[in-house]
Amino acid sequence: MALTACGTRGGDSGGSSDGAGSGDKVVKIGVISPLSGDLSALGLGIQHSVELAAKQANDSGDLGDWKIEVVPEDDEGKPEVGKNAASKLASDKDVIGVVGTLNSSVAGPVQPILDKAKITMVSPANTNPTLTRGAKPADAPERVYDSYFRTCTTDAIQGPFAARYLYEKAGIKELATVHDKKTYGQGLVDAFSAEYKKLGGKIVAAETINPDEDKFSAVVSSLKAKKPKAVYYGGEYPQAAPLSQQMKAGGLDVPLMGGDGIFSPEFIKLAGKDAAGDLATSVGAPTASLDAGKKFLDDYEAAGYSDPAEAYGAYSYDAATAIIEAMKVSLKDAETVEDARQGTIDAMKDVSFDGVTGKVAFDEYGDTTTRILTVYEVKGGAWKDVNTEEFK
Ligand code: ABU
Repeated sequence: MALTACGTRGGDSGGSSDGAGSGDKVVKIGVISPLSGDLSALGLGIQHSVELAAKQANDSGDLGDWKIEVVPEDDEGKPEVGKNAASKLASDKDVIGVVGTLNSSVAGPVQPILDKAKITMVSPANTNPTLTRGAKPADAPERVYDSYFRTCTTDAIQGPFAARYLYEKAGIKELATVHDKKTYGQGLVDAFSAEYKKLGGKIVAAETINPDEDKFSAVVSSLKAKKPKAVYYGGEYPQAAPLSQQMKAGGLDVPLMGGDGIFSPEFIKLAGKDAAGDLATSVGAPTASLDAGKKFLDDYEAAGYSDPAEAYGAYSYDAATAIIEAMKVSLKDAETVEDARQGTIDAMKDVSFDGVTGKVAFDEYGDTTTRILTVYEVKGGAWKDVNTEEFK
């Protein structure tokens, strides 16, 4: 066994040690997510869920002499910061894969850096369709980076899923849209609006907000004048919560509905009692409704992390497990991690396992093969699932 030329213990970026592991050779999985700032609740859940997957893999001994270390990098939810994090991980010869990012807008500049270094990237949360299928995802899909995969469904499904729920199940035939002008928010509203109009729904107002602000009185006045029966919002909870609160305070007492970017207990904490009746879609079935998901949540709790798994915990655990499954193939005969990087990307196309979110496998674009989503409603101060379906 050639140990001398292999990965170093500890390496050069100070990764956290996860699990007993019997290995002498270190292989690193990076995490790029917001570990500080107003999206850190989601980002920390991503980090700890990857740590849990790494610990369990190390404890299992399935990787032989190799031991996984997790290297978390904070992107603060900002593209430029994410780009620097990606460059740092790409220059660490022991990094084989990265779980992240949370934000589609951060994934854009991160993808080419990791791809150039042949590092596998698996996002648990990026839902913008262009990241896998290029500039024309519906009409002329074209895979952009062979190294990029995701365990979450995309907004090409999430937007229409929400539109059908509001139009067909909730009976809301006219509404307003608002988005934050970011990659995710704008893309989600576009996908939602196309389906809603196709169904016969009327969009009485289409507004935008500035994601750096939290005072939306001008937008609320403008929306109120058009008398929408609901407001569909594209963006994340730090802006969605004050928007919901200010809508109700301003006399526009209709539900706000958003996508997975608002599906967090943080939305309810920030919006307070005004959140009652608000709606969100999120990817997959509720984690606790699946036996494997329940076990994941129990294991997560037992591990004693200081932050909850949050909306993307289970998807991050499955993202890390997908990389680990590919590593079982690519590291088998590799002398160094760098030797195994391309092999890991190649092995990802054959990864298929029963994860904590359901079946995990990827299509020819790197997208998850599952199309299940759930609608949640704020009831009694918590998100309650009201409709889980496979999108057809
Ligand atoms: N999917 C919701 C938030 C993350 C994103 O920007 O895609």
